[in-house]
Amino acid sequence: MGKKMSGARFITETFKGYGITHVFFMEIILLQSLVEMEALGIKRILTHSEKAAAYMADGYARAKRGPGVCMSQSVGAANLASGLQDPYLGHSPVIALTGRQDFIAQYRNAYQEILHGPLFDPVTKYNIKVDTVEQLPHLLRQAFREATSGSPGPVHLDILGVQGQMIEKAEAELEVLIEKSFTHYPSKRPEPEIEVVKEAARLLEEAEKPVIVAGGGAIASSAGPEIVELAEMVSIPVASSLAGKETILENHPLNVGVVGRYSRWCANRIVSEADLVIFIGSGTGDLVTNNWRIPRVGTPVIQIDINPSELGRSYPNVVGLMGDAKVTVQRLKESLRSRNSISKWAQYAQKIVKAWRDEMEPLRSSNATPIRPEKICKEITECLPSNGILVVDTGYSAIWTGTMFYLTHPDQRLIRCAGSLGWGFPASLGVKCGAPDSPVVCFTGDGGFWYHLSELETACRCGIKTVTVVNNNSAFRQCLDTINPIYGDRPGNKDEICKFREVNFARIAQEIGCLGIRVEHPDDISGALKKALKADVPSVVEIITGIEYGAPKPWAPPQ
Ligand SMILES: Cc1ncc(C[n+]2csc(CCOP(=O)(O)OP(=O)(O)O)c2C)c(N)n1
Repeated sequence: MGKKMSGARFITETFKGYGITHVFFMEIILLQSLVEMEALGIKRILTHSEKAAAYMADGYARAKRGPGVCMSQSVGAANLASGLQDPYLGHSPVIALTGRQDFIAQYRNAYQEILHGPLFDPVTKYNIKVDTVEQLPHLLRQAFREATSGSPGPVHLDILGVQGQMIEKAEAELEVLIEKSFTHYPSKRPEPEIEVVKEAARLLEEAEKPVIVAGGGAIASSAGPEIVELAEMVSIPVASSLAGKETILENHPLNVGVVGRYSRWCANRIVSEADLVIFIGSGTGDLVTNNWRIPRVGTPVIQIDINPSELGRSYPNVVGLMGDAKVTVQRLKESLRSRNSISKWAQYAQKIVKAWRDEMEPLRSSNATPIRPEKICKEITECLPSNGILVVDTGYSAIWTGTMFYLTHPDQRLIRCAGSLGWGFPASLGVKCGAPDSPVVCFTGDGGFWYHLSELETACRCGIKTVTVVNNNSAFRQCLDTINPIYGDRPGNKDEICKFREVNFARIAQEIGCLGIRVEHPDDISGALKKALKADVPSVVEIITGIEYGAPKPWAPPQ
């Protein structure tokens, strides 16, 4: 039996027990709980918008591999829900709490109120209402279970009272019960069926040109070391999605790079030539497969996923393995007779990768002005500490870093946006809160940075010391790729739909209290990054690049 306590005390003790160290919120929500949180040492990060709060909770969750919390009052619910699209697509266990009007105010034009359920349905795994304080114990525990189980994802609790006050102020006999396995993900590691593992091992041994494609699910499961061991045993080249980039270090001879649309052409070529592809924790969506053209239709596919309904979603499986990636790959290794020596196929893959590297190195080392984005990636590669985390925004920022930035230490990480422009900067602040001992660097374009510029003030106020590298070309550069062919030779003002005023972000950052450095020459990038990494305040390193530099186009096999 529990003891008598307020909803606020229950929420706070439960958060504390589940390891929550920070909550991200827009006022006014669960005020009494926020006061209790101060007493229990949970940091309260007040943001400038609900969407930024959701992105911070997402970054926090991905850094910690556990749940992150964001909250807003009733009128902020739509903004908060919009911030859940990225964690939903990126499989991140964000727990979103909102307030909601009392029953008596419903269906009579209450101020600031719309229905919340439909807003959250498409971006959550679990979307429920809390109507009484007595429901809190089972619903809050269920929220943690749902968020961290299987393929992780956001959940939403709509709490009675515009500010959730009707639940947090009420008292009842409540028992705080912490279920340790749901304080992190994977919450459970399901084992695959052993007969199916043996069948997969047999096919792998028979394949002449196998390739692994590791996705975000491989990272969620911390399966990187097992995947590399498996690859080494049978000489399998390893490609990854952007989310799976941490699977294998840059200099590993079997690494062929990020495949798909935001990709290296060498990875696309090798995966399209494979005679067996093993997808591990991959959504097999359009981005990682370059619109389902790589691997080629008809290529035999083995798929490993914790969610059985993913097996065969886009590529029919010759064998589908339901299980945790780390455990399943381990079982696969145990079922194989080791081959060990590097195969002809792997040697061929190495040759193609080398050709890609030889082509890109002059761009990565370029001393051109305006500065090339490839050069920024090389400098970040060289300056990122061995335990550093690079957080990257979407679009070109994802292409540049996915292809040109190299992970060189096993403890380094790359955490990527699942597609919502502007996510990178606020998410990096959450990442730093979730991994306070790791240096955190964010790579964003100026277009992405504009979205949540105001959060520089949050970073300063809350002492969240990150380095934000802004690739500043005063434009939505990626959009030009689409705009140019439509304009063709037609006269007109393209700039109106993709260019911005030239702005000095370094000066804005300084005004707010950050370190701000503006870099216009390639020789100055390294010094600026080093200074920023050592600074005792958040910093912005703004690097002026040229709008003429387009990112590499994805290679696809002739149709
Ligand atoms: C929420 C959202 N709106 C629009 C887009 C489409 N989009 C993708 S990349 C991009 C331009 C990004 O510009 P910037 O951050 O400056 O980087 P650059 O392309 O200049 O390197 C846009 C508008 C998106 N991904 N997400």
